[in-house]
Amino acid sequence: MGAESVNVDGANVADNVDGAVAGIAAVDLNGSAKTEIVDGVGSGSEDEEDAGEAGDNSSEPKKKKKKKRSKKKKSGAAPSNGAGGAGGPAVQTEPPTVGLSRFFLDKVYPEGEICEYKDENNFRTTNEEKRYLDRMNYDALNDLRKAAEAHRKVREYARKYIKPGLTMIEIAETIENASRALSEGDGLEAGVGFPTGLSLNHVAAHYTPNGGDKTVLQYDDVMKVDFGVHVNGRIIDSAFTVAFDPKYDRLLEAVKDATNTGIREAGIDVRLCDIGAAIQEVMESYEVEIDGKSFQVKSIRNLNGHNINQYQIHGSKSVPIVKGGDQTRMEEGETFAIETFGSTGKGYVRSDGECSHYARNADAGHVPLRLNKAKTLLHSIEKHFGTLPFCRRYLDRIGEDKHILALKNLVQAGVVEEYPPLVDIKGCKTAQFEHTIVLRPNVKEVVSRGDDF
Ligand code: 57R
Ligand code: CO
Repeated sequence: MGAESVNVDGANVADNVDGAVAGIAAVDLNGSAKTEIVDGVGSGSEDEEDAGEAGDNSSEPKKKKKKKRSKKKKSGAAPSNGAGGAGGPAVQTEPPTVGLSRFFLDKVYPEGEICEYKDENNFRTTNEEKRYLDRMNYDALNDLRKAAEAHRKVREYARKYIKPGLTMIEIAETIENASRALSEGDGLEAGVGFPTGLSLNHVAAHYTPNGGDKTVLQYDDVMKVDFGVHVNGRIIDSAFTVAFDPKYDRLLEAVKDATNTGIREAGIDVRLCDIGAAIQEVMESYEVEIDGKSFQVKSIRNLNGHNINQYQIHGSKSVPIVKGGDQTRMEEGETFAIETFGSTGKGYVRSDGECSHYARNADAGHVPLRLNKAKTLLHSIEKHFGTLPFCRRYLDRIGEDKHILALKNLVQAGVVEEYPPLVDIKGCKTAQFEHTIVLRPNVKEVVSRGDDF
């Protein structure tokens, strides 16, 4: 996995020309300081608005005057939490621990990839009524963009950190801690959107380690890193696949191409079945050779993308990744997770293995519960997660460590739904790529797009 270039001698670095600032990041555990360019744009900390001359009432934006930064002492002494102390520029640490609002002091978060709609919907780009409608949803979109920026920064770090030899628990907790720190929350206000999926090889989805899981990542593994970040319930669901052996590169390329095809085809009034057909055509146009055996890559026909609502990861619409899906259309204002799964196996998954993923069943009304432990567990689930999916490790960390029997009771009562691992045939390899898109009234925004994928 690519490493970020860091300057390890802690030398001061001058501000660079475009307003981004370099700060001496936290001194890491073995004492060597890492210098990481952090984007000061929007931070305001380095540039001061030039008040211009008294009485200056020109409408021209004031020329920005650069305030000379006082050179940091050679020792590179910097606040260990990277928060930059009073007034100084914020610097990010590795792993990320400083919240995004320290880098976007105006609380305006970067937009994703903007795509114009095609054909009969192209008018929307400039239509005043659609642009007005778009402005109505600014706060929700800005929350989603903050979650997306956090997701990008988490996966940027994760790509450097994830190596064979780490346990699945170390990987999951590193991703979850960074997600909470960057989004600045640990519950319903912001934080982890759903359990960190780390499904390996023939397991396509819904695996995250439970407490005590000793599984160690291997060089030959193909791991789907599917994690969510939310801000006020606006969830980013985005995933990528990690493989260390280059023999899997073409499999990953096939799935990335299929996902980008789904993103390109998506749009207002587009039929879900047409997206599925386009995805399958691209996916199955790839032939891969692994260990001397050749495979036509298969779309996993019973896995789908899905629409996302506030605090609800899986809405009422599923986006098929094969042809023959339903003719329901995408609609203005909807948010979708466009995800595809490619497999060298059957291209079909079934539930198997120990369950880790759960979610409160939003449709279940009041159900009488016999077990008192079940009642208190349900109350704790509602308080900490609401309708966000959770896993057993998250119950452990909120102090509900003796939850097995009570959780089983809630599942049997239909109050909580379980989502066991979804597996293709043993020995095969599956890969996944996923982005979250918003069908804004005037443009389609791929909110979670990054320079990685
Ligand atoms: O993206 C309970 C979760 N999601 C976590 C995430 O697609 C999700 O079609 C759902 O924890 C629940 C799919 N599944 C069918 C069997 C219905 C899966 C693909 C993986 C995943 C995790 C997903 C799916 N559906 N919703 C989000
Ligand atoms: Co998803």
